[in-house]
Amino acid sequence: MLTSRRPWPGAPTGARPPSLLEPLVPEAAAARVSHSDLANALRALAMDAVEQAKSGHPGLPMGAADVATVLFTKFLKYDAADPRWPDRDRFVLSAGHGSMLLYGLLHLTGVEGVTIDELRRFRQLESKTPGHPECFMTPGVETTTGPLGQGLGAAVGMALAERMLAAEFGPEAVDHYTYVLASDGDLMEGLSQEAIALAGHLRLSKLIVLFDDNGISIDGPLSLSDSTDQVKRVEASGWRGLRVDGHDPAAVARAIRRAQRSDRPTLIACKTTIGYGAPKKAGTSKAHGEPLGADELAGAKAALGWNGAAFDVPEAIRKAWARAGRRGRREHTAWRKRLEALLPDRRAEFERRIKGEAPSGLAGAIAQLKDRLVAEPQALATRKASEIALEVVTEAVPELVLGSADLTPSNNTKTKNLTVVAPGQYGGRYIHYGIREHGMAAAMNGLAFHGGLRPAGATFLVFTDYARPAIRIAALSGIPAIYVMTHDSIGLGEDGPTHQPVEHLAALRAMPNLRVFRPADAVETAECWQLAIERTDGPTVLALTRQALPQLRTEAGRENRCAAGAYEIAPAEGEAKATLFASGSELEIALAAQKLLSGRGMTARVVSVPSLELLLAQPEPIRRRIVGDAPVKVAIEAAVRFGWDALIGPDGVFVGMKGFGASAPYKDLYRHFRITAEAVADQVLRTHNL
Ligand SMILES: Cc1ncc(C[n+]2csc(CCOP(=O)(O)OP(=O)(O)O)c2C)c(N)n1
Repeated sequence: MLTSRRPWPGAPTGARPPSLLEPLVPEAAAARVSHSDLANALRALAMDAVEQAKSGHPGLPMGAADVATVLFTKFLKYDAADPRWPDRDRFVLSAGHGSMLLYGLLHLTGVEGVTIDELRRFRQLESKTPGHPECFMTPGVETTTGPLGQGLGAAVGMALAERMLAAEFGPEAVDHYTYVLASDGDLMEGLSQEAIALAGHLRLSKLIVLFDDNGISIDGPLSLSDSTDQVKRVEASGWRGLRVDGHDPAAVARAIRRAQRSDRPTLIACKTTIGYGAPKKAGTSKAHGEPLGADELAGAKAALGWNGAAFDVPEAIRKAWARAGRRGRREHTAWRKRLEALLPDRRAEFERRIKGEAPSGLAGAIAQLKDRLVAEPQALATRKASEIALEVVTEAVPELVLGSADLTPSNNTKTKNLTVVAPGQYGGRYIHYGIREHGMAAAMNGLAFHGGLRPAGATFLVFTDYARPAIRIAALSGIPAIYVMTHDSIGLGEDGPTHQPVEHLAALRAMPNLRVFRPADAVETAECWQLAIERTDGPTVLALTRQALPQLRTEAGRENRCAAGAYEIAPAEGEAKATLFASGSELEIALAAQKLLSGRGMTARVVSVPSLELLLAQPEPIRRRIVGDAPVKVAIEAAVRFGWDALIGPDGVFVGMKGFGASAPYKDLYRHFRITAEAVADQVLRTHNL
């Protein structure tokens, strides 16, 4: 059974049977194991697991099994005993729906924990084999994928991280390839254009994309919706493009070898048959995303010459795959020796960075900065305050890599000490991502997934919508990307409602595990930067103003007052009848309203809320102490009310936006939309007197 070459019934014209590669296992017994046997093991496991789960996607694993087998048995620098060793080649299954291909590879190569029982539990609660790959569930999964295009976008960041770390620590510490398996869907998504253009521009020559060119998507043949020549497309963006028969292992191997020598990123379009082997469904969309069914599954196994019970893999084939899992061990050991030979401080720094440990100097540097700010208070836009903080933070945190989607002068992200990453020059720490918010956020994921770098990228807050799918991957995966989002309200003024975020804060706060900070002055901005850097288990948004704000914090103190999400900045004179909650630029308005109310005989306290969701997540006693029990609760934020009711209740007073903004000087807009101290005071008194 091990070396059947029979083309299956229903094979498309021109399809070639799998060919033999040289044996992988030298022992006489194992010498009979062929490339096809190895690939068919992946196919069989995928068919069986999808059948057992009664859901999943058999087509891609069956079609791409030959390509994946060549990669894992001939090229990938990979040690299944330690799937996270830092200088491993990265393999990203961008087409995450084909997850069983990856689980089959991890299982057969011997990654601990990815057992046959886990494969039997494909798509079940808390299994290590979820529907789509989740890097936090399964050892050996480099990135969370499933939303098409995200894996490709992240891989660009990984390939960039590799070049940047190699520039910093030398090729003896970092020198690996990044491989991607991408589907038609990955390449149809708009994100792919941003990712491809960025990688091509930066000449990320160690990025190799294996395109599963099967011409089929869910609705049917690709001809229903696309006629792009993907090879020509990538070539236009400075890539090398190759075309091979994806079922000819020798041809795939030759192409990968050429790609490895290329001076630019390479896409290898591997012509494959979706559902390869399935008698009726191969080459059709029916193989894409549902179990084959008992008859078709049996027919496929017969066509492939695969006997035996479900989930059964013959011992000789298991051994050959296990050997493939050990292929990189020697390189792994050699790398460890090279690392030991690094100068002790370089090695210690490299190891700290890879472990993601916070640098020691940050808290002290922020404390000094706060003292300086308090000593010389000044009116500053928080985007400018962020730049001032970054002068300090970038020194204290050498792994921090900044960048902007073509808004560098507006986002204030490029401090004087940062040099630019350019094609062939990867020693800098500033990335001009171009007008590619989605590509930026996806590449930032890859920088973070790779390890050793901390990405912070910038655009206008309103354009988080363009980056949101990648931000969501960061939140779900728990990676500490930082988004510097300036021009955070109608306070940006004349650019008008297209540029004025109103619903974005609420939308971002709604995303689990994403932390949103909207600091109110320079001191809070410094504190929020510290919290963003210290966070290691998820991403952070810093929402910053275009317009200048007064410095409201006049005492620094060692405590980071933003750490609980909110704090009382101005107590009431006596018992408070109202609490005024405000974030960012509206804190100034809350403080002015407090004075107005005091003049009208009403006592109020003011609570600054740089992070609403962090406040709401505090243990109850802390939250109660900060929120207080004044009968009138008011929230002031130049954005929509959505979300604030959790703090002020449905009967609380909200002063903010009810719809889109308008184009005018910002002070006129605040008056026009009645986000003023007078309006706050009037509403508080009206409510109090009800
Ligand atoms: C952003 C996004 N949109 C839609 C989907 C749903 N989806 C999953 S696979 C797929 C397309 C399938 O075609 P292809 O990428 O060629 O994969 P194949 O059929 O070859 O397995 C779609 C639309 C998704 N996963 N991500």
